[in-house]
Formats: sequence, structure tokens, C-alpha cells
Amino acid sequence: MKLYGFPPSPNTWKVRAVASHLGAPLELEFVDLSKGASHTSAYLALNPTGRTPTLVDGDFKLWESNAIMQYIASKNANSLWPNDAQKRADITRWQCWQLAHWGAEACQPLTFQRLVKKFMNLGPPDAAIVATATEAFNKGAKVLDAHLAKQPSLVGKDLTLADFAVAVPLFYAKEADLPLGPYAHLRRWFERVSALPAWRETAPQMPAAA
Ligand SMILES: N[C@@H](CCC(=O)N[C@@H](CS)C(=O)NCC(=O)O)C(=O)O
Repeated sequence: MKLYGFPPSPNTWKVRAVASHLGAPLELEFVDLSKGASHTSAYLALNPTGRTPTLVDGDFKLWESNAIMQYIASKNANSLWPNDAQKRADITRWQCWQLAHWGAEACQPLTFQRLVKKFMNLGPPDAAIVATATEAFNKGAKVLDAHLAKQPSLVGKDLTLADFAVAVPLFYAKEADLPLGPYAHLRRWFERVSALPAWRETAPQMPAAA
């Protein structure tokens, strides 16, 4: 299997971390987003949305990071993606929430405004966007903190794809100044998730997230 991706991007990183954790062979094809490489005609033939990551497995092409995580984890039995309809729905619920709200409304705009803009010389953070995203971050972090006060992982006891998906933006917490301070359960959970060797094994060499 080949993953077309940009390693510093959380959407690529979480897929590579899952593959590494499961010991699934996954070759990286570097797509340099800083040079617009996801908009070439060759790449658009794989993924017409012009976004990364994209998985290619033989004739099968799959885009959308959370679908890719589920596909890779479906290849062999494992506890990240248990063969149980309710657990799979529960994991998918958190993955949908991560993409639609935790990522798009909170972590991503804060990371873009405070880290990517600096790295790419795009000017200072937009204060209005930072304010709206900070409010969304606190709203989401409260939900996570209350949930993780009751159980060790997002879905039951064991770590699953849900934890990989929701945790990944927090690797940029320092650079993006994500306000984690008030959320002790969330911080403790992130310490546990981020200690998995798979994150180090797939960690980006570049300092910026896109
Ligand atoms: N929902 C998509 C989001 C993918 C996405 O936004 N990728 C960004 C990097 S994080 C990208 O490739 N942007 C390049 C562009 O839009 O030109 C997923 O989860 O795969």
C-alpha cells in the first residue's frame, strides 16, 4: 500500500501512525503541499479534491484520512478497530466529530494562524479567527475532558482509531498555543496516547502542520 501524503499534516500523520502501530506496510509518497503538489493533474487523477492523504492499494484508491485508517485497520483483526458494530459506530462517531468540529473549527484554524502562517511567511494571526477557534476549542475540550473523566479511552478501555484521530492535532499544542491548561483528564489521556512508539516512528521532520 502506498500513501500519498504530507508528513507534518495531522491527517497524514495519524494514518501513518496507525499503520506503524499495526505493523501494516505503508510506503510514503511525499506530496509537497508547500509547493502545491496536490493540485497537479497526476495527483488530481488519484484524488479530485486536491487534498492529502490518498491511499493506493492495487487498483483501489481511497481519500479521506479517517476512511483510510478504517481500511488499513480492517485488513487484520486488532483492538484499534474491533469487529463489533456498536464499537465501530462509536469510533466512527468520534472520527466524524474530529473532522467536522475538533479539527476544522478548533485545532486546525489555531494551528494555521499561529504556526503555519509563521512558517510560510503569511503574516500575523487573524485575531477574529483565533477568537472564534479558541471558543470552539474550549467547547470541544470540555466535552472530551468530561468524557475522559469517566473512562480511560474515547471508546471503552482500550485505545482505538478514535484516540488516534482526536489526539493528533494536540502534537502541535505548544506551537499553536492550544489552551489545554484547564483540562486535566484530556492532558493525561494525551500523555498516554502520545507515548505510543508509532507516533515517534512516523513523526514529521518539518516543524509545520498544514
Ligand atoms: N477531510 C480530509 C481533509 C484533508 C485535508 O484538508 N488535507 C490538507 C492537509 S491537512 C491538504 O491536503 N490541503 C492541500 C490543499 O487543500 O491544497 C481528510 O481527512 O483527509
